[in-house]
Amino acid sequence: MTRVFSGMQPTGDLHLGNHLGALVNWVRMQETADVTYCVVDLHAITMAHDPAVLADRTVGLAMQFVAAGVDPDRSTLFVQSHVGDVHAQMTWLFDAVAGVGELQKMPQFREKSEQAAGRNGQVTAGLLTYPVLQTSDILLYDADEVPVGEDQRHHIEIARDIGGRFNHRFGEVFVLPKAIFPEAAARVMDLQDPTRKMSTSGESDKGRINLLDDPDRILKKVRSAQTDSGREVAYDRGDKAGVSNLLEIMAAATGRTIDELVDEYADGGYGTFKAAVGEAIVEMLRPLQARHAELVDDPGEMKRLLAAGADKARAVSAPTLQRAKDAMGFLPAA
Ligand code: AQP
Repeated sequence: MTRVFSGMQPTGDLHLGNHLGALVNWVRMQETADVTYCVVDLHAITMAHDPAVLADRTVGLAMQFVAAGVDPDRSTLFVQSHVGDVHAQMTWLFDAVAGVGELQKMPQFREKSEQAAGRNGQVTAGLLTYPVLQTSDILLYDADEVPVGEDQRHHIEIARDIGGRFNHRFGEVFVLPKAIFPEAAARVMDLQDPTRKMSTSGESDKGRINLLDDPDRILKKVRSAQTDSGREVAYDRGDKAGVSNLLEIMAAATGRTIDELVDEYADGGYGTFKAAVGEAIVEMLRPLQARHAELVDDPGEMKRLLAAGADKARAVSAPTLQRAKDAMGFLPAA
């Protein structure tokens, strides 16, 4: 059976990019594959974070996964730091295989170091070695496939490079995974600046549709999305980045093709089109929001599910770590 692994950071509430780029595939893949999904809280401390909210955000993120359709009975759903000894030790072993040069070249390292420097913050070693921890997350679970958004392409490539190098030097220990991207909306762009991806750490909330935004707020954000000065609804990522982003979002939300949407809305003007996009998003998120309202009343139950998930995760990842240590020649504990 195909094995799947993916994770998200508890850096804030989920947004439409997380949902369409990854979460929709997470839910679909649990029908046919052996899936493991993780709240990657160890990743969330690489940029300055607030200790007072980390734990609540961790439980809150798991609730949003379940609200979106991740089924804890059919998947392994856990918090990374609950199996942190295994993930951190694996990361150290991979640190001995990864090259500083390849880590420095990662686009996200460059962007985040600039952001940290701009805020007079420190560029931490964790920011540099983040992809090594991510490599551990994925490879510990023998994942064949990793459902992620397009922005993660380089991270999955480096995981394959590091795992491949390990296998070459120490013997075949790791499965080398491939990234799975959605057909539409693999890179959802910021509504206010469609040249940048929609992101939790994006400056303006207006550019981001949060999965828990109420319907009025969603409609308003889409209405004020940046478009060009024309009025024809057409797909052109270069000249019509804002409209093209909305077309991709609507295609993903409704299951219709971009061509069909262009045929229907081409001549109606941006106002009509934006209203339809807003409604499509509201309808898509309605069941998720209803389910979330039920879950939020019982954080204790969520924590219980996560504890059970950590046991399941450890049962898979600890033996993989042991295989890696054996291959590297460590003396087994007596
Ligand atoms: N805009 C997006 N379009 C498509 N997929 C996206 N993902 C994130 N943004 C988009 C996918 O969501 C998963 C979780 O990614 P993350 O935890 O890195 O979320 P984020 O919103 O990107 O968070 P941050 O804190 O703003 O992080 P940075 O700035 O580091 O990306 C992944 O599968 C991702 O592809």
